[in-house]
Amino acid sequence: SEVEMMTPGEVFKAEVLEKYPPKLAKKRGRQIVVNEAAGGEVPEILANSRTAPGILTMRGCSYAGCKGVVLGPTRDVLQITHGPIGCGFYSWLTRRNQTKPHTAEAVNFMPYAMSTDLQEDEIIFGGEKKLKAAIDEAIALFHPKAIGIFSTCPVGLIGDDVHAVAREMEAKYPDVNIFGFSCEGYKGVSQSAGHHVANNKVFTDVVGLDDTPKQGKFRFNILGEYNIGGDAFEIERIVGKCGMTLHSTFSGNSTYEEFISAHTVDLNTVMCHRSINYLAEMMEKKYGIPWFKINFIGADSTAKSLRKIAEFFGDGELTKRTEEAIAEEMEKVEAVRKEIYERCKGKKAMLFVGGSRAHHYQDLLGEIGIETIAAGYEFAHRDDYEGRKVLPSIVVDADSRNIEELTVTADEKRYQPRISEAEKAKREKEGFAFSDYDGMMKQMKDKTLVIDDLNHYETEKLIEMYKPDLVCAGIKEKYVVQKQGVPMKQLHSYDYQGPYAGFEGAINFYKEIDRIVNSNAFRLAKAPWADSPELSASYGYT
Ligand code: CFM
Ligand code: HCA
Repeated sequence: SEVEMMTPGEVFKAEVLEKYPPKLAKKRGRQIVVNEAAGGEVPEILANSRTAPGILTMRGCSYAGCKGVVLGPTRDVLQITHGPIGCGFYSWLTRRNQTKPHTAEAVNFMPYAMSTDLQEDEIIFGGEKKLKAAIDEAIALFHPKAIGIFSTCPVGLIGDDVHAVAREMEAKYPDVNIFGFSCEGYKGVSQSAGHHVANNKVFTDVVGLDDTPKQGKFRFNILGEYNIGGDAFEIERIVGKCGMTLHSTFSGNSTYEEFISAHTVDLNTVMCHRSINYLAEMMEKKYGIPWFKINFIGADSTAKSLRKIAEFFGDGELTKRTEEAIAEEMEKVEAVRKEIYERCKGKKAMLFVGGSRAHHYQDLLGEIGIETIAAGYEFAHRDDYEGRKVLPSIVVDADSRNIEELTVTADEKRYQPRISEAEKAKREKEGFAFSDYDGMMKQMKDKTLVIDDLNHYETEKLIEMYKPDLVCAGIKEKYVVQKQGVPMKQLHSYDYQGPYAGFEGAINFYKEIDRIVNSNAFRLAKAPWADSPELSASYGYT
């Protein structure tokens, strides 16, 4: 019959869509794709589009993307949430960004949750006065160099002008850089709009204020690494071992000083393209800094990324030192990997996470033989899936405008290109890929499922049909999955473990995944009386 001819992916899709009203079925039909990667050209997927009301989505809001994600790990920019207390409270350290102040005196505001705590009075009469008072208080108590103000939904609804307040308070306190973000939660369709708002403001108000470069050779930035579970610490260790100089990480374990001078480097590398590609593009346009993607998730990807950075600088000594570091680290990784590979090979995983990890972690799982049979992002755009440049269809407002509209005139260019157009073209011809858009679908096998903005109904369906050995997602999925008897690994918070980046991180991850996919606990998750109803009485259930 027709059903017998269908692949499991097609069966899943047909069964799920059948349950939806026709209009929604049509839309979800474009967001659930059975992959065809064999020919090199992957199918189109609908992404970055509004979630239908009533669906239990995995997504978050624009404020989360701006305040929680991009600026969150920044320890010495004092951050004030302008809004009712809930938004500030629920974004208080939940993302597990870590930071290590370089000295005992160095400031670290990250353990604080600062908010204007808007009340009914301000919602009716306006909250700007309270915001100004909060800034006065923050400066008197903490003497910060910089203050970021983050708008929550009601701020946009009542029309408070956080930018006007920032300008006024900056005039009052000329030594403090004060800037506001119009990242009201409802903007756009997900966290992604908030990333864009954050990038644009950091670019216009922070980067470029100080031309002092850090001492050291082979200087570069890492954009899109937020030091979850200490990932950035491990990356700093490796980069240092290779003899490269990491100027600044946006925004894990960095300082305001490193941000304002970040334009003095020779290269930007981009780890999470989704959340920070805008800053890379703008820095290239204004300061002539070339960029390319790297990935420190997975031992092989880490080695590959280090080699690419070394190749960019083209220095014999650097290449030698990098190769030595890789060889030394890989020996330790291999010793652990080999043994674990034997226990994990052939197992099947599903990954539904954010805007880059659902892709990056496929490499790491692959190193211990675990195959990805279904994956998707919460809020990535088509380029992250399809691996080709596609301009976002949704531009929320001036605060999230596209780089194409953000013009930088020739005389605004403060720096010559770090490598000339001709040199860049030559190197590209020789096979060095700048600004390439790899993308998850090209790497995934034919007939695997790629699903954008997965919801809870579809998660349960996937597990029922495929019975995977491992599901990777976030806290909202964790217990839904485990109650179905399937081990679940959080790839946002790492289930409070980590680091998982770099070589040491890969070893941590192999061990952890081995422990959970080979645990008997999940096979016992089913209640004994589910199969033997007569047992229910002995357990006290009648
Ligand atoms: Fe980038 Fe991130 Fe991610 Fe992201 Fe996030 Fe995150 Fe994520 Mo949670 S910046 S897109 S908005 S890699 S917070 S550190 S884990 S959803 S996949
Ligand atoms: C966010 C942050 C989050 C949430 C994690 C989760 C994170 O999107 O606002 O849902 O488990 O990584 O902390 O993605």
